[in-house]
Amino acid sequence: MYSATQIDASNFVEGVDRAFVITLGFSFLFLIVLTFLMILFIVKYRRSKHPKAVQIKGNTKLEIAWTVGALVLVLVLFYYGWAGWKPMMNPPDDAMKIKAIARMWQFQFVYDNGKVTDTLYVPVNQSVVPGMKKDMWFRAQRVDEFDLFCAEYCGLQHSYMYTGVNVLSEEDFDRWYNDTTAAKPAEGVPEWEGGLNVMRKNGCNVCHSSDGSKLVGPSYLGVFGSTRVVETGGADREVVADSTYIRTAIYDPDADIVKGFNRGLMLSYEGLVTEEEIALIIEYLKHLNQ
Ligand SMILES: [Cu+2]
Repeated sequence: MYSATQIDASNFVEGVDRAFVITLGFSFLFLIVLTFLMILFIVKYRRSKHPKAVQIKGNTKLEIAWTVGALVLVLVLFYYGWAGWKPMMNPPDDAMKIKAIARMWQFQFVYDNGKVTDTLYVPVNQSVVPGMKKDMWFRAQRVDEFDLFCAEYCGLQHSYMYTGVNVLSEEDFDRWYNDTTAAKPAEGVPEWEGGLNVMRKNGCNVCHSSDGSKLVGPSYLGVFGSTRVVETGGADREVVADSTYIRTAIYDPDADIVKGFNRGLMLSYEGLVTEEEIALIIEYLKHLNQ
């Protein structure tokens, strides 16, 4: 819960909160006024008192009043929204760049040193710019953990599209940033576990289950080596899910669509998942069959 003594979580909290409170304030005002008028009219113009309705044909003053009134109101809302948003679009020159990828239904963050995560890690009191077509930035001001939600109503699994923002102290962040060992499977860890890590990192599990249950895409369970009916270029055909099939499914997901599933729901992971990582994923799929 917000307390007055706490430092704002980011440098943009004030502008966003102001726009939010004003919007909420107007909403409450209208809720109260409209509910009151509704009840008043129900009582005042009830049938027993007013058996015959009076027809009113146009009232220029009234129409001008609510047109202008509504215009002024939305302009006020627009102004506060715009004033809160505008400074977010002008990142300072010393801002640290993090490439943020949001896809249905998962987030991925790519750092300059090649580190890739599904959670956003940022140092406290340092401006960061998640790379977008138009740059947007923020500066975390408090070491803490926060929720990060998808703000677009983007489809089937939208409600599961959330992750976290971890704000670390400068030392902790440097330690985390320079620790690249976590990306590779440690000595003695089986390859299939490396494959599972690759899939977690890329959010594959959002749409594919490992227990045979049907989600957006087919389950991993029993896939490798199985014979499947897929639709390729409008015609059904049978294929054996071998290494080539798995590779195609990751790099060109719309090429073969498993019967019972829909086209166009998965984007290509070419350039995001390497050939070596695909080999690890295949090890994981083989492991599931055991
Ligand atoms: Cu969404």
